[in-house]
This record gives sequence, structure tokens and C-alpha cells, in this order.
Amino acid sequence: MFWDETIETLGRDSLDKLQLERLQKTVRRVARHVPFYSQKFAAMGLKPGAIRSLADVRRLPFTTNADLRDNYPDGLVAVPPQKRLRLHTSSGTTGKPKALFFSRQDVNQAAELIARCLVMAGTTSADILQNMMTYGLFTGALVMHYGAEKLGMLVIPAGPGNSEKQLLLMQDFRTTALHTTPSYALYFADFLEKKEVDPRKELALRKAFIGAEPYTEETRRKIELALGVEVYNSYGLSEMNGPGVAFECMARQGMHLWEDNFLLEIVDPQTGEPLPEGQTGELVLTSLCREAMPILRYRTRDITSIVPGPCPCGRTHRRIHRITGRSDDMLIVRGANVYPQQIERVLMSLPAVGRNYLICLEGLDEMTVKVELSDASFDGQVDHLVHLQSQIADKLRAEIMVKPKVELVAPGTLPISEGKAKRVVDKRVL
Ligand code: DLL
Repeated sequence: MFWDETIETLGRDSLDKLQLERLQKTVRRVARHVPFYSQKFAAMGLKPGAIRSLADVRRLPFTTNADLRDNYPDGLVAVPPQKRLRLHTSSGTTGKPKALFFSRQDVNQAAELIARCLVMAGTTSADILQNMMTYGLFTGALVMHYGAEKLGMLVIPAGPGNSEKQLLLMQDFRTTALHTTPSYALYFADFLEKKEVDPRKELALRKAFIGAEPYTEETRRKIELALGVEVYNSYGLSEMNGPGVAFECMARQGMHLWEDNFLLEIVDPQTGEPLPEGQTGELVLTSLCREAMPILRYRTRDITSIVPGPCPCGRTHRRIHRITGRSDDMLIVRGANVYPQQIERVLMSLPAVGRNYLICLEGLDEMTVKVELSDASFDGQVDHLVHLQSQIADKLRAEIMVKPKVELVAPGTLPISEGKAKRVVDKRVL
């Protein structure tokens, strides 16, 4: 099933040709309308006409997170005020937000890509989508909302939180598909368990589109088991429309990245040099269709690699592997490089572990991993808990090379947030 079969199965040569035309057009437009880029081109002695092949993309400057903040609020916008239709922002971790503008064409194009994703994942206009992402400045809910409407689904704009209400909506309107973050999906799974609701018997759920935060295969399995759904990984970022950049098809072996809209590169996060296909590095994206705010070679900081070979689904757009972390969320603990995702992978593979955890760094270089237990393993038997604690610490040490302190806590006691989960609290005095 395809939303736009011609474009989704376009042969490599035609796709390359289309990308080059769109890249050249984008470069000409930013050179004319965005002083930030025209000044960069001038300083590098680069003329827009010098981009003659896709490989020439390497001659273009990178755009970073800091560039977006420095040009806040509208320094990177390429259209006059009357063509600006929608504003989203992205908060990131520190400082000023990033402002992202959409023209009418951008809003339509973003919805078009979402419609492709939803059909690719096996949903149709007969499905009922409960959109549990945050509505507002965050792209997550609205971009999905418009795309699902374009496909013709009934969309329930539930927003996040208020699990009682979410459950009622699911029961009363027979929701078949969910859109949420992995952390809220796990939280909601806990809620259903406490309520003794068996989703397979009492609800009509069949698919969940999960993204906006990194998560592991182990977490995917936990969500699938607890909610009785198939989970599809959904990747995107505000700078490139929000959700709908890359999404899993029904083969679920990596996420197809819509290459007619985005030019993808994988670079060495330290040097910025392109890496050979298949190697793991930082994803760099150039928008090829964005009108209001085109962005060249955006350093996403997301670490991934390209899945080799063709996909059984027949789509030609290349796939990226699950994001394994961000080049800037790496922690250095007693000299070892540690990615929070490594810790999640270990924890979520253990049945005794519940659905939430928190990594706390304190003092000089002390790492404590607070781990919620599952209801079944929270039995108050001291021997059992002590054994479990040391088992988890050993498994973590085998994965991350340092042995953290492990603190076991009761199910449902660690804080949860409505937006993106905060997995690390760093209060070290280094
Ligand atoms: O999170 C857009 C989005 C909304 C994607 C809903 C999917 C679903 P931002 O707030 O700008 O936009 O955050 C983008 O979130 O660079 C990644 O680090 C992370 N991220 C998004 N999706 C995934 C995913 C939205 N599936 C940043 N796996 C990105 C891992 C993800 N990380």
C-alpha cells in the first residue's frame, strides 16, 4: 500500500536527479533571500552555480543548532511576512528556543509526508488516531494531526497526560492507532495494568507510532506487549518539519527517510567529514522542499547509519537505523564514554525492571541509576531485592565499563514529564 507510489518507488537515478534539481534551487533561493547564507557563501568564495552534482553538497557550509539560536527569531526565513503561515519552536536543552516557520506549501508538504508514513505503516482512512503528543509550539502533535487528516483518519486531539481520559477516549471511540512518546507509552501501559484493563480484550488498538525521543528495541517490545500494538518508529526534528522525516514501513527494518524532501549525509561527528555508506555517524540533513525556512546541511547530532540493501516493501528511499544516541548526550563517567541508551537497553531487557529509570550523576563522578521495579518483582523480600540490585549493577558494568550504584524504587515513583522524558540529572562538581 502506498500513498504516492510513483515517488515512493522512484528509481535511484531519477531520485538523484530530482534531489540535485531541488538542491540547486534551494541553494539559489537561500543565496538570494537569506543573508546568513549569502554571507557564508561570500566568505567561502562559493557561487550557487558551483553546485553541479550531489557530491558538491560537501562544498556547502554546515548549519548548527547555535546558528538557529543566533538567528532567532526570524534571521533564517526566506519568505516575506505575508507568506509565513505557522510558527513552531523547539526548546532544546539550554538557552533561547529555535523558531521554525512554515509557509502554506510547507504545511501541506509536511502533511503529505505524514500521510505517506501512515499508509506505509499499514493504516488507512478507516483508522482512528489518538494523538497523545503535546499540541502547541511543539511540532509533534500538529504536524501529525494535519497529515492524518489528509489521509482521512478520524483524529482525536487528546494531547498528553490525563490517563483516565485517554482510556475513556480509547474505549468510547474505539481508537486503533496511537501517536506518543516512548516514555508516555510506558507510563500509560503501567496505568492500564493498575486498572486491570487488558488492552487486547477491551480496546481496539493495533498500531502505535512512537518517536520524539530515543528508545531501544527492548522498549519497543515492552510497549508492544503491554499495549497489544505493533510499534512503528517515527523520527523527525523541528528544523525539518517535525515528525515525518523518517518512518518505519511494515518490514520494520529501519526507517525510510524521504529522500525527495531531504538530502541525507552521515558524517564523522568530530571532523564533519563524510563517512562511507553503512558506517555509523552523525546524520546531516538538507531540506529540499522547505519554502519558508530552507536549511543546508543541518547537524542533527543524532547518531545512526544507513541500512544496506533494498527494502522488501519496494520503497527506494534509503533507510536509517534507530537513533542510538546524540553526539552531545554522551556522558563521560570516570573516563568511560556512556550513552544513556546503553543503560536503557540493559534495563529494559530485564523482566524485573519496570518502566521508568533515572540516571543521576553527583559529587565528583558518582553515578546512580534509579530503577523502578515491575509490580511483580516489588515483593518486599529483602534477599531478592539485594540480589536483583547486584545483578543489575553487574549487567550495567558489562555494558558501560563502569559500575554504577543501583537504587531500586517502587513502581510509579520516579517523575514523568508530559513532553520529552528527562533521563539524566547531572549535578556533578567536576
Ligand atoms: O521531536 C519531532 C517529532 C515529533 C518526531 C514526534 C517524531 C515524533 P524536536 O522536538 O525538534 O522534534 O526534536 C528532535 O528528537 O533530533 C532526535 O534527537 C529526537 N528524536 C525524534 N524522533 C526520534 C526517534 C521532534 N524516533 C530530536 N528516535 C531529534 C530517537 C528521536 N530520537
